Amino acid sequence: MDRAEIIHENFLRRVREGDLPPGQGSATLAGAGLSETDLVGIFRSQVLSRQLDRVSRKLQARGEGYYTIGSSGHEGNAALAAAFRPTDMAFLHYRDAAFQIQRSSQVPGQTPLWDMLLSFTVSSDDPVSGGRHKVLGSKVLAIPPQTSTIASHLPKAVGAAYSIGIAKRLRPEHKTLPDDAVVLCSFGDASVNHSTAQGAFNTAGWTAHQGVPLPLVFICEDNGIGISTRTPGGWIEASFGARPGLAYFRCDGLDVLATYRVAREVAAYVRGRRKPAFLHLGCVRLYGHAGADVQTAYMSRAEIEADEANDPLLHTARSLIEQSVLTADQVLEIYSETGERTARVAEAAIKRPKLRTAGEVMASLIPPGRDCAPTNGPSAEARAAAFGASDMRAMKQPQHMAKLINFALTDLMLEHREIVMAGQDIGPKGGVYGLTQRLHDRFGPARMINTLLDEQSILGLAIGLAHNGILPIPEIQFLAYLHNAEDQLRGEAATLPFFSDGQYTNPMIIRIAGLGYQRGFGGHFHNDNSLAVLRDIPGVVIACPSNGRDAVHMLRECVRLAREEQRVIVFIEPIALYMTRDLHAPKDGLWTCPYPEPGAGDPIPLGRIGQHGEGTDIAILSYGNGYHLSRQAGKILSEDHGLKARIIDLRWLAPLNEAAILDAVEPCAQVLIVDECRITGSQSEALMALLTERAGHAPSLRRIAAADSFIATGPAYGATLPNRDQIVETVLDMLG
Ligand SMILES: Cc1ncc(C[n+]2csc(CCOP(=O)(O)OP(=O)(O)O)c2C)c(N)n1
Ligand SMILES: [Mg+2]
Repeated sequence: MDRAEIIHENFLRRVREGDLPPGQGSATLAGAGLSETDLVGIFRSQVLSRQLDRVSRKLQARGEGYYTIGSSGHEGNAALAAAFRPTDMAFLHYRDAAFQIQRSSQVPGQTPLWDMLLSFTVSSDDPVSGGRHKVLGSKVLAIPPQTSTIASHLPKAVGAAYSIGIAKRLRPEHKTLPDDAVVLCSFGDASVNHSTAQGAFNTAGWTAHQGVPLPLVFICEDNGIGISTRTPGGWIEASFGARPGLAYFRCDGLDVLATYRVAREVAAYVRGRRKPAFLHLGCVRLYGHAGADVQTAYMSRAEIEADEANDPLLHTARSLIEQSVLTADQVLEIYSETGERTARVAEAAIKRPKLRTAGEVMASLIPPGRDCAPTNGPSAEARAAAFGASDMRAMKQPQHMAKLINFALTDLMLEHREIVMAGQDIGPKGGVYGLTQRLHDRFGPARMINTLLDEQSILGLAIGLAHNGILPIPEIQFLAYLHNAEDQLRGEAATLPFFSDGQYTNPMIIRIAGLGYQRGFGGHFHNDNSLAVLRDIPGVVIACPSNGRDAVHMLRECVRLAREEQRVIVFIEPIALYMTRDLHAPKDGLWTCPYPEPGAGDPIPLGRIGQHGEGTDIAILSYGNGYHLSRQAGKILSEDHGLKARIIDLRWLAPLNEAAILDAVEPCAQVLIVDECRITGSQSEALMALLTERAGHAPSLRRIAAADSFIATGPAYGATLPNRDQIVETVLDMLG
C-alpha cells in the first residue's frame, strides 16, 4: 500500500482507538496562551494541508496535478503562522502549506483551499503565479512565491528585514511593510548548509552585531534529512546554538502548543528588540521527499515507521482530546469532512483553464507599470548645498565618465528619496574607482550602505529592499564577481514577477564595473569581458554606455524604468572608459563633456541607439570600448582612405532594439560588428543572427570579437581583444 494511505489509515485507527503518541512535556492551552478555538483552528489548518497533499498525489497519479512536494510532517508550522501577523512578510519553505492556510484565517475573505488547488493544478486562475508554477505564495498574505532553489530566498529575507528600519525613515511611496513588522524565513535542515544560507546567517549576525535593526526570524524545519542525506545528529544545535548576533530558540514542531508558545517568545524578542533569531523546529518528513522518491532505497522500514508514528496530526489530536477541546469523534469528523471537501473542490479546480500559449506564459516576464507621484527635484539652493561649490563649478567643465556618473547619482538621490545604494567600499571611500565619492557624506550611511564582502548578500539586500518600496542601486565591484551571486539575479530577482504573475516585483539597477582594456591592470578578474550570463535572462535590461554623457542619460532612464516600470536593470560600466578623456589624440578631450543637468540634453530612452556619421560605405555596430575604438578607426578610414562609415552604439544590449538596428544599417551594403566580449556567447552572435535572418538586402557581414580566452595582466592585456588597427584592416579588406 502507498505510504500516504498507510498514514491515513493509521490516523483514523489511532484516533478511534485512543492510541495517540506521547507528548514530550505537559504543554497546556493556558501555558501556550491559546484559546480552545485557536487550537481547533490550527488543527483545521494542519488537516487541510494534509488533505491537500493526499488529493494532490491522487491528482498527479491521474495526470491532473503537478504538485509533487508535500508538506506532510511539517504541519506544525501552522502554529508559527498563528504566532505572527499576516503583515509579517514570510519567505517560506516549500513544505509550509499549513502556515499559509493558517495565515489565511487571519485575513478576512480568504479561500485557501480553492487558491491552493488552482496552484497545484496549475490553472491560469491560480492567484499567486497565474498557473506558471506549483508554488506557495499570496500577495494579500505577504508570502512572496519562492523558486525551487533551496536557500536562495535567505539573502532577500535579510534584505527585507533590513528594509524595515530604512523605510521607516525614508517613507518610500511604495512601502509595503509596517514599521513594526518582522520578516520570517523558513527552510529545511539540509538547506542550512548551503553557502547562500550561510552567507545570509552571517550577514544577519554581522548586521545585528553592529546594532543595526534586523527583525528577522530564521526558521529551520528540521526533519533530519535532505532528500536521502541525513543531517548529522545534533548538527543544527551545534551550528546555531551560539552563533554571534543570532538568538537560538528551539521547539518541538510536532507539538503545536509548545511550538506556539516558543514562537510567541521569538515574536516578542524579534519584534521588540529588532534583532534576528533562529528558531529550530523539530519535525518529521512523511511520504518521502517528493512524488517519485522511494524512501525505502535509503531508509529502513523501522525508520520510516518511527516517523509515521510521530505524525503531527496525531500529536495535535492528542492535545485536543487531552485538553478536552474535542472528542475523538469530533477530531475524526474534521479530518474526514475536510478530506471530502478537498476532493470535491479538486474536481472543480481541475476544470479551470490552464496556460496554453507562449504569450500567456510570458505575460508576466516584464512587470506591470506602477503609478508614481511626480517628483520635484530639490530647490536650487538645496542642490547647490548638497553638491558643494567645487562640484557645482566642476559640472560646467568637461569631465570623464566616472565624474559624470557621480554627479548623476547625486542628482538622482536628491530627486528620489527612496534610492538606496549598497556595495563593498561604496561608503566613505567612494568605491574602488571613486564613482560614489562624497555620496556617503551627502546622503549618510542609511542610503549609502557599505556592505560586507559577499555579493550574494548585496544582491539579496537589494531584492529585499525592493520588496518594501525602496529603489536599490546595488554595486558589484567587478563583473567577474557577479558570478559569485548570479543566482540572486538569475533565479530570484529576474523570476519574481514571472512567478507571481506580476504581483511581486523587485525593481533595481545593478551597477557593475566591467569589461576589458585596463592597460596592464588586473588581468582577467578585473577585466572580465563576457556578458553571456546576463544576455539570456528573460526580462532583464542590460545597459552599457560608452561615454559619460550617455551614461548620465541612461542612468536617468534606468531609474525611470525601475521606478515606473519596475524593471530589473544591469548597468555595465566599462572601467577602461571611466577616466578616458581623449578619443583620437592625447589631450583632445573628445571623450569628456560638461555635466548634462537634469532635464537638459537629449534623453536616451530604453532602446535608443546612438549613431555617429551618416556614411553608407559601411556600418560599424558596436558598444562600450568597442565603440570608442570604432570611432578611432572611423577617423582613419575617412581621412586616410576616403571611406565614410556610420558608427552605431547599441547602448542597450538587452532587449536589443532590432528595428532600430536594421533601420540604421539599411543604407549600407557592408556591416562590421565590433564586439569586445568573448566571441562565444557574445552580443555579436545575436547581431549576426539578426542581420542574417532579417536584413532584406543581405549585407556583407563580418565581425571582430574577443578571443575565447581570459585576459592577461601586463603588456598582453589587449592581445585577445579587438583593436583599432584590426577594425581599419577589416573594413579595408571588406571594401576591397
Ligand atoms: C541549490 C539547490 N540544490 C539542489 C536542490 C535539489 N533539492 C531540492 S530539495 C533538496 C533537499 C532539501 O532538504 P532540506 O533542506 O532538509 O528540506 P526538506 O526537503 O527535508 O524539507 C535538494 C537537494 C535545490 N532545490 N536547490
Ligand atoms: Mg530536511
